[in-house]
Amino acid sequence: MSKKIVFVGPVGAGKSTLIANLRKSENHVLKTQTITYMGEFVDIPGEYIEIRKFNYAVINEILSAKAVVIVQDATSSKMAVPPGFCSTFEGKKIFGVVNKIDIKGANPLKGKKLLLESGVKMENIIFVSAITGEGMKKLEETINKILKE
Ligand SMILES: Nc1nc2c(ncn2[C@@H]2O[C@H](COP(=O)(O)OP(=O)(O)OP(=O)(O)O)[C@@H](O)[C@H]2O)c(=O)[nH]1
Ligand SMILES: [Mg+2]
Repeated sequence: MSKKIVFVGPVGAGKSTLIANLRKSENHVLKTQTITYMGEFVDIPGEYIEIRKFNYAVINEILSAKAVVIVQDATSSKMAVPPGFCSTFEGKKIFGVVNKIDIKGANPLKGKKLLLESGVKMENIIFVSAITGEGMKKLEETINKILKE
């Protein structure tokens, strides 16, 4: 059974920073250049979801994953993934993370709304800051629970 947790979202949403936080990594986070596997975590460059012709690579990773984390930037009004994206993956565990809630002017509720529109279930949405660590305990617990299942 796969143990992969796949992180999906646009360029700059904070996927790599979230993974670094979860892995307690002190390494400086660089722009992700290609699909990167780190332990259970799969980090996909934002371009793969933003550029339609690369979407197949994201879908491929999701199909063989244990769970998916869609990362929505709370400072952006752009959806992290296309509307209804989650309905493509019936039965797959999909979580939504509203990231960057520490930033002044961030709109976490807007982030939640966009995730709901993409098909993430209300109870699977977590509000975090990958930088200050707010909400990260809940995300970590959620992921640990999935990995034990
Ligand atoms: N203030 C703040 N900045 C964040 C947060 N999460 C990420 N960032 C910053 O946002 C920028 C982009 O973060 P990345 O983790 O590289 O984003 P990414 O989603 O991996 O982007 P790609 O690799 O291009 O797909 C970096 O400068 C991070 O420091 C957060 O919660 N709060
Ligand atoms: Mg990255």
